[in-house]
Amino acid sequence: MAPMARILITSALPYINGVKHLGNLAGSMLPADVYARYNRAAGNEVLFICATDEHGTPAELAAIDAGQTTAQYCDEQHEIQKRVGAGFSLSFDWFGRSSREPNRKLTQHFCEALEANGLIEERTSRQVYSIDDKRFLPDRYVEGTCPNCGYEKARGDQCDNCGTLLDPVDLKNPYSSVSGSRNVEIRDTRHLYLLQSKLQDDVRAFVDARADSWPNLTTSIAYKWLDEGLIDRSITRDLSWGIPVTQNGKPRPGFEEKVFYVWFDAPIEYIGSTVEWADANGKTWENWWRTDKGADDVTYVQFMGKDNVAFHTVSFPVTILGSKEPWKLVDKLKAFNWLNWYGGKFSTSQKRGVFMDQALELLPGDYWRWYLIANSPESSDTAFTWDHFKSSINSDLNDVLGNFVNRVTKYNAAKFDGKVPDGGQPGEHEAWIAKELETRLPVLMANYEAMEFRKAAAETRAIWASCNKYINDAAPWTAYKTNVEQAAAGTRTGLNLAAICGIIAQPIIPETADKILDALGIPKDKRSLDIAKLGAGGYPALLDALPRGLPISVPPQLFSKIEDAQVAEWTARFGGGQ
Ligand code: B3M
Ligand code: ZN
Repeated sequence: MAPMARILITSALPYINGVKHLGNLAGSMLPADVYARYNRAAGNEVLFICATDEHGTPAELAAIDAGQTTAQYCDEQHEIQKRVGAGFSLSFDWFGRSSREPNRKLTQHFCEALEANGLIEERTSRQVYSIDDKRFLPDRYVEGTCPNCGYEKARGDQCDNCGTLLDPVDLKNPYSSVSGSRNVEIRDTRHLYLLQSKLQDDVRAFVDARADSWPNLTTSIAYKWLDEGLIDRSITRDLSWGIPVTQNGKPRPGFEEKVFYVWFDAPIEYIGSTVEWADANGKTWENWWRTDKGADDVTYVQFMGKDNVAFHTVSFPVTILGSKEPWKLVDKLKAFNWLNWYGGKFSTSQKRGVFMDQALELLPGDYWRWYLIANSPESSDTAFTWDHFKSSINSDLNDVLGNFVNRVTKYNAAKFDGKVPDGGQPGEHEAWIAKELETRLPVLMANYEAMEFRKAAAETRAIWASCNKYINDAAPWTAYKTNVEQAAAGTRTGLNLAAICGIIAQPIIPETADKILDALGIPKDKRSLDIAKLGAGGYPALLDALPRGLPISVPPQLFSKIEDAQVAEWTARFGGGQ
């Protein structure tokens, strides 16, 4: 038997400012969960970590909007995101918070280690300060007239009209987009700069060592940044909500009113959240993160949308490599393109598309999980449409999987007293489906190993469809009239296939898989997706694995079809099409 692998899985941390939309779910948390479930079912040791990313200006502004303190707002939103994640069966071992103590300590530690290695420098820069808002304005919250094209609503970081990258201090007639106030001035401010330029070669070597095993999307983004040359970046901000800046464990003089930049501390929370998990469960975290303390045999896999790749292939590695300490670095990095809402983007600020909490009001999590994985934006952007969603659910889940399991278990209840029938011999139809499994199951597992989720869903569906074909061809209901033994063999095979359908459904639609496997009386330790175990004894053995006489119940209705009227109602409620 292959030795059990140890796999650390992290999903990009959802930002705290409100429930995430389906595009966020599809681009990190969901595929990470499917991969975690696959690996657990395959017998590997998995630690699956996520957290809310809670610092930064958007959190402060969202709290102001909500009439709450930032701390209250984050407390509440964290609970909401946690609950919604559970509604989608996201099986995090821990869902932490970047605002908790472990991340604070680690973030301060990393900065001090970087400074000790000569990689931190204080520099003065000029920034827009809004007197009425009483805050320095992050680049994208300053607007004004573009010095290049004269567009009057250019954002401080970029002009949406002519595309020029801007420095907010160059805008003419700047104003705060937070309040609209023009009462702004440019002030000097001191910040800590991380000297990324000094680590250019180390980061390149790190990327080179992994490039072959990373998907194109990941490597192309990493090399684009490396080829443009790493620039020193400020890792502190003039804000009150965040992690305080320290020096030798004490508040850093001159930085009392400043905190770390949210993108500096957020990835460190992958470690921080693991510490939270360890503290809460009496476990150790070091053997997942410190290569000098047992983490050298860990495979670390990250999941994220493409906009986060640079931060994970370059910025976070700079932090880790620059510390010169033996921290675990990412091994595999799976990045996703966009799931679009019809022709355009999902948008949190414009409330465009369907958000996770709303989705659960319409249908159970498994429906969405199936659709989002079967149409995962892996090789290119994909578009959500209600019609596509409806046809995918109705055909894949209802007609193919639901129908098969329902037919076989109901027929068994009616004709064989609800017990796995004895008698009869396998024939040509059984030989055919055994061959199908022998061919397809290893392909399915290989797709999961390669993190090709769309292909894994397609292969899962293909196996379900083959089971349907089998039962149509074997037609125990026809055989029953002349040859009950043959009908028994067909029904028995059908029940065993229903078990396989449920076993392979576990990573993508776990609630449904449990309903099927519970009805079939499959013990938890017999639900393995380990190909060596599944195929042990040869594939024909898989068709006769359930003990004869085992009582089987008919599972509760697995799916209901989506009706045209629902699509019309949802289109009216959520837009769609425009
Ligand atoms: N919170 C994603 C975002 O808000 C960001 C991911 C952090 S991962 C360390 O775009
Ligand atoms: Zn412009």
